[in-house]
Amino acid sequence: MKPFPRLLRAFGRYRGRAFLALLAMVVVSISTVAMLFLLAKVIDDALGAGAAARLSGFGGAGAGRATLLRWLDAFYATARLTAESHGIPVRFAVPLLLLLALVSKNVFSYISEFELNGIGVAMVRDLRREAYDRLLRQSTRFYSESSTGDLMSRMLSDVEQIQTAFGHQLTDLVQGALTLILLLLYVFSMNARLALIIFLLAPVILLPIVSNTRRLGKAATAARERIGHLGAILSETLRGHRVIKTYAMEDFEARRFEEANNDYFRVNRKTVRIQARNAPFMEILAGIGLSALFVYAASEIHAHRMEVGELFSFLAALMMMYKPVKDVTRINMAIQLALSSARRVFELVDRVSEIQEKPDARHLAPFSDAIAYENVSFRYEDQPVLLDVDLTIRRGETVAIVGPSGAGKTSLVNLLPRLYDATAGRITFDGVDIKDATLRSLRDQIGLVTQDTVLFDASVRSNIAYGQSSPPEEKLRAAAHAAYADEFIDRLPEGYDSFVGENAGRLSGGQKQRLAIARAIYKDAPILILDEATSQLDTESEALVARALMNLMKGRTTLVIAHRLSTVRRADRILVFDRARLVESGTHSELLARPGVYHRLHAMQYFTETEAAESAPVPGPR
Ligand code: DUT
Ligand code: MG
Repeated sequence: MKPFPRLLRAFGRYRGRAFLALLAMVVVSISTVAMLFLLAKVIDDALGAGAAARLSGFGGAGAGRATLLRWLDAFYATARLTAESHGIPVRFAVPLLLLLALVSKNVFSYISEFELNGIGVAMVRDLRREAYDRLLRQSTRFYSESSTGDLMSRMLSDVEQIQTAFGHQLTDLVQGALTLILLLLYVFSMNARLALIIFLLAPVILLPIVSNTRRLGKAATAARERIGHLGAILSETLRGHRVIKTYAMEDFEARRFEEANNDYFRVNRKTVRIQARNAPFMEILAGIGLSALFVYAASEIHAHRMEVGELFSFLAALMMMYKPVKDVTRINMAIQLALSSARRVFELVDRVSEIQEKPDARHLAPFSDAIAYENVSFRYEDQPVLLDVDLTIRRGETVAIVGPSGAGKTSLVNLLPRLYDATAGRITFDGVDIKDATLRSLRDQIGLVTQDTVLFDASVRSNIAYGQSSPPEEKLRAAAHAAYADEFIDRLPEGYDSFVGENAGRLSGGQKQRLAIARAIYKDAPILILDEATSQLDTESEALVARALMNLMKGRTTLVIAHRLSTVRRADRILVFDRARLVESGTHSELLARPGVYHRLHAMQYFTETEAAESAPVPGPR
């Protein structure tokens, strides 16, 4: 579906409010014209500037009067008679009526503005919720392929753009159009000849405005691009500040920023110039028009075809027409922008995750027997990452996965919680194809500590007990204790309530990893996946955590990707991967006994720690 009808449909959900807003706008337009009409009356009748304080409206040419003016006349006459019968003199009554019209215009413009903008805000809330829901359920592939900055701008500024168009701009557009129509009727019914002359001359004034607005729009688009570029440099600097320092690239980066900054400056100066010349130019043109109008009006007034108040009212109406006409280009631009934004947002909303739960997916019972990879192959793009992998992991087993970098270890374990789906073959969980199970019941049974630690900008407590609002204190501390995280947590200024900062910037690499391990321990899932979970720790804390992990692995089924010799040695079985294939499997001594990849890795000192480190004294029993 095209973005525009789709936005309209989203808008249609609020048609009750929209109708109310429309009614209010009609009242605003009528009040505006009434104000103009009464302005003439104040001058001619109340202030007595008119040739005579006649009851019947303008110029006395009663027969030729257009419908709109006849209605206004009738209304005015009634109001005046009523006032007089209550003893209120004209010089009070007419200004009072003018004030009434003014109040009515503003009260109803409040209602319409509030209702329509309210719809814009509500639409944006709906859309953002929908987009975020979709975003959450996207596959891992989607996240690794999309740019964070792009997704952020879709969720934030693109959605905002739609709000502006469907709130402010739409209000201005509809209100402007309604008022314009009534104002046209008004000026034509007042003095058709004069109105006609002016409208024939109007393009002379309007064309420069239109072209100016267009130029401004172009400059605004250019400015947005430039500021985007500036933002990109800035975010790179913030993320890469360490690299910049160690490579002494400050001057280089400063120059790069300077260039982008100057670019932005040039565009801005252009905008400023266009804007600055707008008002004086308009004023001169308007001045020429007004002078001509006064010359013509003077002769009309002398000939008693027009009155002073009428002239003023006419002028005021012309001025009021200026705004909606001027706004047309701006609104058009905003709507175009909103449509392109909507396209980007809908692209996100419509994106179907490649990891789908079947409609008849079944709930997996607690893990009891075995996980089996049957002829599993996998690729991200063209290059095969796993080829014909066949393996079975029994319940309670600890399986170590080793192999050179890029061999496919992380990819292998990612298939189990269905972060990705195998390209060929299948994975079974107690005999059930994991694609036939509900994602929830599968993922609930898996605890995962990833290669790069992910923590949320929240307290230590909510990072360990992720997703639980009031975790039991005892369980929390036990998890932290088992992960050897309690010592440093207790030393934090606010203990478990300390915030870890964005990307856990306030913690060391090893502390982050221990928190992530505590989170996995807390989850207490029967299957545990540890992807280089201790790579960031120094030898001593590594030994500590390794012990904690050993404890944790007892009674659980564990897949552990490791470089640590002690971890690998203690595993029940070692699976060796090389270039997408499972090449060897067996225990440490079995594998060492034959010349193969494992033997080679061992000889190349792929495994990080020596037996000595492992037997290093470990304080206190846990
Ligand atoms: N790969 C991709 N896209 C990804 C992730 C990885 O194309 O999103 C490639 C890179 C590599 C292969 O897949 O060539 C296997 O990657 P994996 O992360 O599984 O390798 P690893 O065995 O875990 O390597 P390391 O020990 O460096 O973690
Ligand atoms: Mg890996």
